[in-house]
Amino acid sequence: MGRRIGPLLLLCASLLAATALPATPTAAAGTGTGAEDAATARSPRPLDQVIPAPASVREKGRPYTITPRTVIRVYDGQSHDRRGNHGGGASKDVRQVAERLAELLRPATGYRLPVTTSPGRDGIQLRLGGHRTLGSEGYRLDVGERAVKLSAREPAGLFHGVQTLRQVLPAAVEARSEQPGPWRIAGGTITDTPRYAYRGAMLDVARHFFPVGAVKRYIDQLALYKVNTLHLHLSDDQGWRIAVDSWPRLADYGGGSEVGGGPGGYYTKADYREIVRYASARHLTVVPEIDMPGHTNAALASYAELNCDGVAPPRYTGIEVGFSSLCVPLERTYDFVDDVIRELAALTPGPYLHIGGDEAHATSHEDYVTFMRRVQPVVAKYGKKAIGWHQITAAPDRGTVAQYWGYDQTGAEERARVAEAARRGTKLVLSPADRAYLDMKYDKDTPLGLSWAGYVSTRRSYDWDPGGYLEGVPERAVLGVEAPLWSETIATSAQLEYLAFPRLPGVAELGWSPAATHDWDGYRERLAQQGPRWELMGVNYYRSPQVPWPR
Ligand code: TNX
Repeated sequence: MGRRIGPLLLLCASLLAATALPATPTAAAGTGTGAEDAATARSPRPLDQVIPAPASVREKGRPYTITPRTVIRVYDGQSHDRRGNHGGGASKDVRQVAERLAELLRPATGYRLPVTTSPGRDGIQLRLGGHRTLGSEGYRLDVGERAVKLSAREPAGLFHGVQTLRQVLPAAVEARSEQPGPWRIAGGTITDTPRYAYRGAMLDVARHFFPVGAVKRYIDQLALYKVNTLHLHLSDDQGWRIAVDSWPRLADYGGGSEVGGGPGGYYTKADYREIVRYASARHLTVVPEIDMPGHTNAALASYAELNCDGVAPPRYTGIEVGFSSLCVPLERTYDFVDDVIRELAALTPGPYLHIGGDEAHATSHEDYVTFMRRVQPVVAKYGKKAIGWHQITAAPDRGTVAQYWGYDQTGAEERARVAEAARRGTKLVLSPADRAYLDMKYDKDTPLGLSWAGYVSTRRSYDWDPGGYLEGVPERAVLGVEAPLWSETIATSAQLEYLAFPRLPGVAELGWSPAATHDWDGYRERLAQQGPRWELMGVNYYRSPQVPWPR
C-alpha cells in the first residue's frame, strides 16, 4: 500500500517541510547535522499555509514550541454551558480529540505529551466554548509563546482545529518515527468556520470491493481536509456490499462478484458498524447508498422473484451502465425496498440515506417517477432524509436532497430541471463530473480512471465556484460539495490515492473555505507543501505537473 519511505527520504522530507519556501539544493541534499542547524534557524511555517484555507488568519507575536514538557490540557466547557448540563458526553468527546492529537504528535516528537484535565496556563489547551459564530464545526486557534489555545462550540470544531494544528507544524510531524524538530508553530490567531455544511467524498465499493481497513485509511485522509461526510456506494450491477438479514442472498451471492471477475466481498453488519464508528470518531458521517431502480443487477441476480419475468440474470462483471431495473409494477419489489431501507437505516446514525436513481435507462420515465414517489416516503418512515442523484428532481419529495453530477455537456433542459427544483426548495450537493469526479483521468496519459466527462486536471478540479456553478440556483440551495470516486478501474488503496490526491483537497477546500480565499496561484503553493506530508503518510499521490512540489 502506498510507497515505502526510506529513512533518508524521511529526513529530507522533514527538513524540506520545516519551511514554506521551496528547499534550497543545500538543505535538500543535507542528510547530516550541518543541515539541521539551517532548519533550526528557520522561522516556523506561516500560519496560513493550510488546506482548506482558513476563513481568517492573523499572524502576530512569537511562536510556540512543543517541547518534552508540553502537556495537552482538556477543559470540558462546564462553565460555558448555560443550561447547566456538563457532563459526560461532551467531555468524553473533547478528551477523544485530545487523545487523537497526542497520538498524532507522539511518534514524530518522541515526547510524552500527557493529556490532563488539570488546569494551567501553558501547553496545548482544548476547550469547548467560544463565540456563537463558530457554529457547530468552527474553531478558534490562538498561538502564543506560552500556550496554544484551541476552542470550539462542539467537539467537531476542536477536531477540525486539530487538523489545522497538524498542518501548521512541520510536515515531519506526520512521520511515525522520531524526527529532529524543532516543533514550532507561528504566533497568531486563526478563526475558521466552513462555507458549506456538507463536505463529502464518495467511495464506490461496489465495482471493486474495498475492505474495512482500506475504508478507514481513506477516512483518515479525508479527515485531514475537514471532509465531514463519507458516502458509500454499497450496491451496483457488479456487486452488493452490505449484509441484509431479511434478504441474505444479496450479500452471500450478490456480493461475490466485481468488475473484472474478482472475488468481490461485502461488509457484515459488524464491519459496517465499525466503519460508522471509526468515521464518527473522526467527525465524519456515513451516508449509505443503495442505488435504485437501475444499477441493480446484483440484487436481481440474487433473487429471481425480483425480476418481472421471474428469471434471475447472471452476475455481471463488466463496466456498462444502464441495463438493469427493479420491476416497478411488482409488489414484491416494495417488500424488498422496505426491508433493505429499514435495516440500513438502523445501521445509520446520520440523517441521510442515498437511494441512487441515476442512469435508470432500463426504466421508463413513468415507472421511474412511480418508483421514486413510492420509495422516498419509505426513507422518511425509517427516520432518514433521502438523497438521490439529480435525476430524482423528476419527482422530489419535500426534503429530498439532489446530488448534481452533470458536466459541461449536460443538456440545458436537464440543468433547468435541477435549477427549478432548487428554487422550489430541493437542496443540492454539487459533484459536477468534469470537476469533482475523482475517477476522471488527469490527462490522456493517466493509467487509471475513465474520461467520459473529459480529463480533469488538478487545476480544473479546484478552479470553480460551487456558489455560482449552476445557473438559476440560489446560493442557499447549495448544501455543499462532494467528490465521488467510482471504482471501475481501481481495486487498491494505492490506486485510490493516485486518483484522489492531489484533487480531493481542492474539492474539500471549495466546500470549506470562503469564496474570497479562492486563488489557484496561492492554492498550488499550499498544495505543494502537502507532498512531503503524503510521502510520510505513505499516500500514493499523483505528482501533477501543475503543482510546484518541493522535490
Ligand atoms: C456515472 S455518475 C455513474 C456511475 C459510473 C460513473 C463512472 C453516476 C451517478 N453514475 O455509475 O460509475 O459514471 O465515472
